[in-house]
Amino acid sequence: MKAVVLAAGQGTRMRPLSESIPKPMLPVADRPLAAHTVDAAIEAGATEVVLVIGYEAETVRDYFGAEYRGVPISYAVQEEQAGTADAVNAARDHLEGPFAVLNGDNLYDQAAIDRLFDACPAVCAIEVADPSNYGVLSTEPGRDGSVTGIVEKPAEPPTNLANAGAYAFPADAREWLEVPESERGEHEITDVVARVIDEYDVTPVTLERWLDVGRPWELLEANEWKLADLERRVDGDVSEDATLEGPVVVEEGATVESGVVIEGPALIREGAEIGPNAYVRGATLIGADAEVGHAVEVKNSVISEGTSVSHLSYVGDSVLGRHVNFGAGTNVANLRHDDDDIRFTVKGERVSTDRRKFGVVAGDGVKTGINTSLTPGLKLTTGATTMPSETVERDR
Ligand code: TTP
Repeated sequence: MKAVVLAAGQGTRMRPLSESIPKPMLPVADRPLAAHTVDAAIEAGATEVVLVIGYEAETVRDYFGAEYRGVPISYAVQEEQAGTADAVNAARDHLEGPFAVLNGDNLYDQAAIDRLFDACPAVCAIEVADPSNYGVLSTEPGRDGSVTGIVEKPAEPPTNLANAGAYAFPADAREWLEVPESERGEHEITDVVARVIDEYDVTPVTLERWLDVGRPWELLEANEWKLADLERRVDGDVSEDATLEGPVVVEEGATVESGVVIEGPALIREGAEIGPNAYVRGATLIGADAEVGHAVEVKNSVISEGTSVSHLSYVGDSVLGRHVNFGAGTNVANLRHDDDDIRFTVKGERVSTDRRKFGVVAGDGVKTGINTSLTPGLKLTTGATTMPSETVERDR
């Protein structure tokens, strides 16, 4: 079966991280987010993967090329982000026979994707306590639990099965991809599913674990998930008196100097330099060519490629983009005194992250002056700077 992976989105809720890199290419452990989706499809037996690309398309193409893990990759360009059905329709010419559709910004448990492919026509769902904010599956006991519909954000959810955006479609569905605009002005794949439900028995496949990575703290959660799967491996240059505890990977070409303590899960990518005397606590990703220097503590964070936190700093529960430079003594607060959940601005609105601990999100190229203090839930846009000794309480 071919698999269509949707990766054309702008990722507006992921800004500033998605400003110069498409969301599906943001780092999750040792590969881009969308590579985890493509891997899941390949593991489940996909014979070809069609990537639907649009926003910053070349970055996706450059990574996957024409063949990835021995499986042919082809590309369909979606010119305008007009909805998920429109995205699959862009891939129409690549399709024959049954096909799967997965979101390139979702993490799925592998066993469920295997079952999805086997159970075609099928839809993946996840059991949630409060489904009212999701597309919710209705199922009919009389049809052996087949899916009878998907309702968007229902006031009275018929089940607690939330649509997890992974589908296995019969060959006919290729002809049903042109659906009218929905109320929110998009051509939505759930309308294609509705047609499939009319014509076929559609099996609900329940996922044990699923993560829709839309906002910066979900990128952190994606890393927490995938870093926890790491097996200890030390290929880099590690000083004899450095201490590595638990699942720590030091890639070839990375350096861990004297006095460093790393508590896994942690991944130190090639070319990164840690220490001397740094403390890295899991779950943390230190990207390629990044630097974590003397007396710096990093905890539960993503430090992207080429970023430097060189002296006397604390970074907790944060995501730093590429080529960020934190001046000496820059400290991140990741907890409120009133213990309330940290809020963050998404598309101009303050929303709860549902996390007691969350630090800052810094876009590519951010530079902080020495002794900058950064408050919890702060967003620093691409290229933003701070003055020495500043306490930054508002996004910039
Ligand atoms: P969304 O998460 O709804 O969109 P997005 O990724 O652009 O993010 P944001 O809402 O923050 O702007 O999309 C779900 C998936 O479908 C995601 O993998 C992107 C993909 N997609 C397309 O490829 N084309 C489209 O037209 C739409 C709407 C989504």
